[in-house]
Amino acid sequence: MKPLPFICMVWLSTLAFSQSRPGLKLWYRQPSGETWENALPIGNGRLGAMVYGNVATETLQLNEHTVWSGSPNRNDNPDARTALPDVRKLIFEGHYKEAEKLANQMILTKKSHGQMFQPVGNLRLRFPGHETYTDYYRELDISRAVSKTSYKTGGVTYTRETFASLPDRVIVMQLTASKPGSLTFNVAYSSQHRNHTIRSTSSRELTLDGITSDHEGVKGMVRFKGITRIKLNGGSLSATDSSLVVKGATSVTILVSIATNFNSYQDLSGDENKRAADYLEQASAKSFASLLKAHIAAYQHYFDRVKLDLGTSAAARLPTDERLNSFRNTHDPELVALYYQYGRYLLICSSQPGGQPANLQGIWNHRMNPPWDSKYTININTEMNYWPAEKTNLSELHEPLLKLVKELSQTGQETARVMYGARGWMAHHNTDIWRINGPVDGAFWGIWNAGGGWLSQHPWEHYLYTGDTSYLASVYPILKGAATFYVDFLVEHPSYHWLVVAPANSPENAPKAHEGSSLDAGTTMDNQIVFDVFSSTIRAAEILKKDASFADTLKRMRSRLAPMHIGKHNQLQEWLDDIDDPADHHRHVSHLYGLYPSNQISPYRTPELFAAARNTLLQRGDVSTGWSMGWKINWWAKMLDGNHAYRLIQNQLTPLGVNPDGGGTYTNLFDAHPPFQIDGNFGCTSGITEMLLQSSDGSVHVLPALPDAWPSGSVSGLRTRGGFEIVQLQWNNARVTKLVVKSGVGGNLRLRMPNEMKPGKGVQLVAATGKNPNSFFLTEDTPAPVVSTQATLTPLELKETWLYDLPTRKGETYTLIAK
Ligand code: FUC
Repeated sequence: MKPLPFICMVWLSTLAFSQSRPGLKLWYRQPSGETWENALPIGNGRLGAMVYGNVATETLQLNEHTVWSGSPNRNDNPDARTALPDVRKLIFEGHYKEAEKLANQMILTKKSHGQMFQPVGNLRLRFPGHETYTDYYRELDISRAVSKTSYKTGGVTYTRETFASLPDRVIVMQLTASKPGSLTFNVAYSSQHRNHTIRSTSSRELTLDGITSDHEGVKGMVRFKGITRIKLNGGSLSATDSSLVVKGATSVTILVSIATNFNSYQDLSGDENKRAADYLEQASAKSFASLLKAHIAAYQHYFDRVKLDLGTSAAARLPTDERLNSFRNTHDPELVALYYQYGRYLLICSSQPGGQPANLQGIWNHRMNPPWDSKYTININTEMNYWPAEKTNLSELHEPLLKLVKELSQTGQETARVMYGARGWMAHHNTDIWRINGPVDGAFWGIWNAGGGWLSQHPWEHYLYTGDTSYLASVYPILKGAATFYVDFLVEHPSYHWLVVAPANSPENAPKAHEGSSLDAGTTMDNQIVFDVFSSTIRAAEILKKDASFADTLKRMRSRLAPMHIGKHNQLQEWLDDIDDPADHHRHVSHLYGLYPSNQISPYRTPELFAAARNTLLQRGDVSTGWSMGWKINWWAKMLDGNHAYRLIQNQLTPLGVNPDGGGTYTNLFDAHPPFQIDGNFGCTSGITEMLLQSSDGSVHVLPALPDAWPSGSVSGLRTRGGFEIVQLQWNNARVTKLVVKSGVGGNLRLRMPNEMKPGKGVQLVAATGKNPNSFFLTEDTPAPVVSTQATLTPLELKETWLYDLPTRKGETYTLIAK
């Protein structure tokens, strides 16, 4: 095929740019320098890159989703089975420190504590003579998933556009110069891997071969291959041993293909060379314009489903870093909308069907030994990554996590059996690409048996949002296996006589009374998780009309689980004993799992627990690590307190270093734990959604927690449990003016509205009474009664709401307008 004339390429590129939407760009007036957290992330779920936008030496820092240290391995500790009765006895007798010591000796893994997600390397472009420049600009356009850098030097304007193609699986960069023949630069790879080779294989191709690290006794066996190919328009191309040299070109397209030998957590027999070459050949056959067009179309297929307008202000005209600097002191609602959509962007880029789930850093990591190995911490972080998936209409992107859960439900059977003599499956608080389930880090953190239980709720939630019963049937064994583990593992508490998980911890927190040990039995979060695992398995069995007697067993056991307690500080107790410290500001507030993501604490059904949960939140305080603040936005939304939720958004959208002892946000809008952890981004996107729309408590609650800062606005495309899509939601002066809902599976839509509504043409709307006949929600599964040891809390006063039932038919759309 003849290459397109330059002018035509520029025109096509401009045409593509015209599709970008105002307000959906991160942009800056300076390059990243050496700071990774200034660089802009692109990704296609398999490849990730950080684009630095530096002028004289541009860097693309490269990741591939399966480049992990180690190889297939297990880390279960069979000694656990012998030690379990003794550890339990020590806990029940109050010898927590000794229990922890024994657990460290006998239960904790003696093998790998989890492997590391590792970078591939860097691609560097060096432009001699470009050290001084003017008119610098760089952006990440999240309406098109394309990054752009431009500057002027020697009277010539240079532009680079970079994207990680979703359909074509390669990273693409196009460089152009306003004056023909001005592009002169060289291209080289670098990599931190000990075993790597870089060489030019022709004048247009450079390769990087490597193998990942050995780690904690597990041999590194992931082989990766990177191939960079250059296509020229004008000028010449030559190669040294390890670099490519472009001279006098007018435009250049660089394609980067990376692949590994990874087939699955059990199988590394793939051919990285063939894979990388195949992707490259296919992409090479296409022009830059057609690669760009196909990429934007594939990306917008996901991204365009949700639109959010919270209003604008003069601040929106400033570069992103300046807006971030002043956000907490100004009115900049459009930055919230940008940050919200950035969360969706990051999920689209780091989690694609067939790929690995977003890890602690999504798919972006430049360190060989990253913080917490950049793996999967499943006592909150991994779950949080997927909170936005269903509700922000990216349901398909939940798939990598759902697959991980399925795989853990297979590997975790061995863990349950070998370590605890139990049936079913389980996981502790971490996993990695090899789907390890054993306890890691130390007993303080690792002796937690609810990782599998919590993750098993993700397939259930996918069902609640989609109403897809054949999917539910396919994942029922995952739910049943998680429940079966607890059937075998729960023990009767010798003094309280409830069934409890032991040993347990309330993730990563220790009560003062336990002399620094976190070990306990029947922690509130564990009770809530087991309650959910049993309840969803019971519901699934009913829906699928199977396993009636197993469901009866679960019902009987559920009624013997420890209930939630309100303690002497009017708090929701974190532990079975009333030993909470109201001055404890620990980042984990795990016992509020029951408020969010679960629905066990409700203003309408359990008003005292709801009031206690609020006290707990107030006692724990606002500022914390990034992900903790992200969780708190969701909790305050569930508290129906939009202004408090907004305060947490202000804390989160604060440059790192300003919040005393807390996280915040980096220049590139990555969440700062610190360090960078992507969960905070996803947690905030989820929380903002929960402020606008909730689907729990048996209803779709519209504008449950609208802050004063957003009196008017609109959102479209959000999804709810029960299979509904909010086609349009408009509000003005905090009143819903219009609501258009599409029913995905039919059934009754119970709406909770902040103001009175009237039905649009042909819509039948009745004030709600009685039960919701087609409810997907857990209304029937009332939690066990509160045992209030010290206090009786007065329920909080709630704003008046209007409840309506709307009988719907599958596929039809319904309009309501303000009365
Ligand atoms: C948990 C949290 C930490 C961090 C780590 C990855 O251990 O307690 O804050 O987020 O995961």
